[in-house]
Amino acid sequence: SQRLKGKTILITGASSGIGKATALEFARTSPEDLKLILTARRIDTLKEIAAEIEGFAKGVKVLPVKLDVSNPKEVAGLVDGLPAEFKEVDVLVNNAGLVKGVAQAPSIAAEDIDVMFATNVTGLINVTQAILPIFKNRPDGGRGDIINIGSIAGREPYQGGSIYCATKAAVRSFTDALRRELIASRIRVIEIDPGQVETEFSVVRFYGDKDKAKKVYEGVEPLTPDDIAEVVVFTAGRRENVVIADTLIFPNHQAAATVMHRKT
Ligand code: NDP
Ligand code: 8X3
Repeated sequence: SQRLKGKTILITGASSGIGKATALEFARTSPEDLKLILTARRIDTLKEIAAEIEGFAKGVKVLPVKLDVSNPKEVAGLVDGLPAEFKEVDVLVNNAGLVKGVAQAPSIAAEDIDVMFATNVTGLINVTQAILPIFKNRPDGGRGDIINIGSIAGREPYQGGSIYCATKAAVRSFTDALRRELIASRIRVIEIDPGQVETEFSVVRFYGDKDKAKKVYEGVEPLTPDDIAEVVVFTAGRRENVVIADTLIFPNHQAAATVMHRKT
């Protein structure tokens, strides 16, 4: 959209899946004059994505930044570390997130509980607090977009997902409170909740076991990361008075977190 022209967009978790697809989609949609700050822990992967984008979208400037959102010190240094031409962030896409395991209480590993909350909840909140002062400094009480990637899991808890679901419910609650808190500004607070998307998500859930991850998608047709990326970019490209506040996206054969039609 022409409305995205000249914008600076920061994406967390841009090295894979939905975050990477979102970076590519912003560049495809607005190839003329856009600045993309791509963050994640895998900096080498981000550099490859930056080169790919700059290869097809000559007018897009890409800045890869190594950022572990679960590390409060790294997040605190994020804005100071940005070069001047990338400092005026307009759109924040809080996408970094993960699930570890399918264990049920009382057998959930303490480390998994910690990493899920530190990444999906505290990480998202800390990044938001780091960027929000930039937004609030603008006229009319502030402008800018905060787009949080939640999940169907935040609306509907399921067995074996208690911690992950709790983290996404926390994202939902934080997002809704923030939208209320910022009501006197022009800042848009947005949540996009995917259903099943095939990414590295399940590989991470099963601690790198690709066979187990593959089984999750057997007999179903999951969404692709591009499907979500299109919604993120569409949402960001609306007229400033239009807030697509809350979106739930399923693949055709999914109707709830665990209601899926499987072909056998
Ligand atoms: P992927 O595993 O493919 O991507 C996750 C991204 O998050 C990676 O880029 C990873 O980068 C990043 N990440 C993980 N931990 C951290 C961290 N501590 N600091 C910074 N970045 C981190 O999964 P998806 O693309 O599927 O996941 C993206 C978001 O979408 C998540 O919030 C997930 O919960 C949500 N979601 C996914 C669904 C699905 O079915 N796939 C459905 C609903 C929501 P790196 O490892 O380089 O740090
Ligand atoms: C990921 C969707 O339902 O597989 O957020 O946990 S689910």
